[in-house]
Amino acid sequence: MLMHQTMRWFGPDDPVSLADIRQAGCAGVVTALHHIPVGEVWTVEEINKRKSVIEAAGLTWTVIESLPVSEDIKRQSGNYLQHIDNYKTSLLNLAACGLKVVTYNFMPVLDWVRTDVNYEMPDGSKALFYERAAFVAFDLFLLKRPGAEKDYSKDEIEKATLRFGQMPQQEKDTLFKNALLGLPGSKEQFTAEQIHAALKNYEGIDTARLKQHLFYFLQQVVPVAEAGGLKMAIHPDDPPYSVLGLPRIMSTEQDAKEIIDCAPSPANGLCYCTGSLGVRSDNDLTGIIQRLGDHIHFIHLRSTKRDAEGNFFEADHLDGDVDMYAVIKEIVRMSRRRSVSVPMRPDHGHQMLDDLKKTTYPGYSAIGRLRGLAELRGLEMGIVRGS
Ligand code: DNO
Repeated sequence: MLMHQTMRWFGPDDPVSLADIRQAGCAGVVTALHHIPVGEVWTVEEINKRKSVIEAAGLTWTVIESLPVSEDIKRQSGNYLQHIDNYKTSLLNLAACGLKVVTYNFMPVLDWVRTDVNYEMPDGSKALFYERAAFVAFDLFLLKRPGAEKDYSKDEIEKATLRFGQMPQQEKDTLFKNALLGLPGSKEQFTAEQIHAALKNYEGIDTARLKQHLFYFLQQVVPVAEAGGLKMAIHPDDPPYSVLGLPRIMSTEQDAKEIIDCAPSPANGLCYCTGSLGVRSDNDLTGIIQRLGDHIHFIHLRSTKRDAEGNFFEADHLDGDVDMYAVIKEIVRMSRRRSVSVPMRPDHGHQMLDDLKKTTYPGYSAIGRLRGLAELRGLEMGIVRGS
């Protein structure tokens, strides 16, 4: 059974159209109601409106990515109880509209973090890049986060200082913008003041406490998801370690296991993202599928190339550190064992060919993802037919 192939679509404002996604060979899309503020209810009317647009284009709305979790819920402050109630209502509404899989993450303040969204590859295409020295320089000298130096080694601080000293002003401005890009699908940009305030709000919330908050949230919402026949799929942290001194709690297999165990249910599962998990060399990508495969409800396939300095860039889907052949082979085994066709999407792609002239969401141009999907689909077909 092949995976159910999808691409992410950011809604009617996305320069990549539903027709483009269909022509890329997808059966469905992954999207969200990005216009609804985080914490508010997704109504049946709004969900159905979006669903009909997708279906009119000959596609299905396969996965919600994301039904975002508010900062209040993550911190257990302010309106968090109301937000949890609203989350439950949104889940019930999604279930009533026939939707099946809901992805979310529990990363405080920021979603994914990169330092350069136009990193030029030797072939002229552009990739997303996380450069450790640049990020440390951003934290120490641009954001000037109080106490930041405690989070880095002497060597890292030296490298960052050197890097920053040679950085032209224009690059500093771009670095600042890239590092605080905020959420995929939103055009909002954090200001330094907003970030300082957001970070201050996490004072006193360490890893153990953030975990408790996630577990409490799941114990509340998972029974509702289960009753509605929905599957929830937590997305791993990207990158899978602490950023700006904030705790991150879904970075390893052990984290994933604890999350599954805190609210045992077929509805409490994982989004298996090779790009995020693969940034840590101690994450055993195929072992995770072998051991936690029953809980995987959504798959993001992408590869990164890391080095000893802690830098990584997003490589071509079949290149980089992820052994995509071994990963897909394991997914094929898992799908056979469970008799399911798990939704997948090629995660990100290089900006290339005609897309180099266009403005698209970083990582989400059409042609690079189409290339990724085509390669992944061919690889999967070869494995399925050959075994
Ligand atoms: C990045 C994405 C993540 C993901 C969310 C899920 O491109 O993979 O932003 O959508 O973390 O909640």
